[in-house]
Amino acid sequence: MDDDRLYQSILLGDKDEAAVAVTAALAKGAEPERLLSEQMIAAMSEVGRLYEEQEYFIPEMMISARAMKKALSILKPRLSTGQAAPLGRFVIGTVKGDLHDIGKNLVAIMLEGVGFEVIDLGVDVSPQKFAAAVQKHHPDILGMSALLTTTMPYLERSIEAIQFAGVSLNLGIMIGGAPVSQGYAERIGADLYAPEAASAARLARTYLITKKGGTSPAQGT
Ligand code: B1M
Repeated sequence: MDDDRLYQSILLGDKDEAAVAVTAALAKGAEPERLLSEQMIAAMSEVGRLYEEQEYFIPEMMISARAMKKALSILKPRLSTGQAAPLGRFVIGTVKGDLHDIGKNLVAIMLEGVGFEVIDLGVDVSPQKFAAAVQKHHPDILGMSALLTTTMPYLERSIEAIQFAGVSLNLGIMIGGAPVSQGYAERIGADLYAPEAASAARLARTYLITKKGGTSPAQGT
């Protein structure tokens, strides 16, 4: 990486500059995965730190998120390879009360990259809506994202709703998001936990291949 133009543009919330910077970096041969982790995700982490330090407030977080999304939309085709026959179906969403979707979108992109058909329910998805989506789409895996400690309990509520609706048979449940951990996943009965998008996609793939092969389920990475 010869400069931090992309990082700065996201940090400052300049979406037009972010679009130019990511396009220029790709044209110069930068690796998409490195741009993502070393500049884009790094910038969002810094935004979070500045918010904690009360140097940034909600409007700054919002415009940085907008710049991140713009850059991500340009990077997306370079991240997902897209395979002919889908490996399996993955329904994903952010839990009730939670509007954070950048991480979830990234997980969806990576899942498409390893061959999943992804159905994205968006943000603020209630437990009942997750259950209804499982009933409707019959996914191999349901993924739920939570970014707030206050919305984490909806991961458990959603699992309960799915079990109550009687649609949990043969369904793998993956959870993730900054405040979530492997231990928490085990406590609430989720099958899979991944700390970030690339490992989420790898884990989902391994889980499905193992399941189709008839052996025991994969453990979290
Ligand atoms: Co909010 N926010 N935010 N925010 N925000 C955080 C999460 C926070 C940590 C900031 C901070 O204080 N440092 C804090 C949460 C504190 C806590 O709960 N402990 C916080 C807060 C407090 C809030 C509000 C409550 C602020 C307020 O109104 N007072 C409010 C809540 C709104 C709501 O949701 N109801 C709020 C609002 C917002 C914006 C709308 C302004 C904006 C979101 C825009 C959007 O997403 N469209 C926003 C942003 C941008 C952030 C930070 C700065 C960045 C989040 C992000 O996009 N990260 C964030 C600080 C931070 O994370 N450091 C913060 C980049 C992204 C790639 O990472 O989302 O972690 P992440 O996703 C990762 C992994 O977690 C994992 O893989 C992803 C990719 O590697 N992963 C999964 C995620 N989901 C997964 C699912 C899986 C597997 C892995 O399987 C299914």
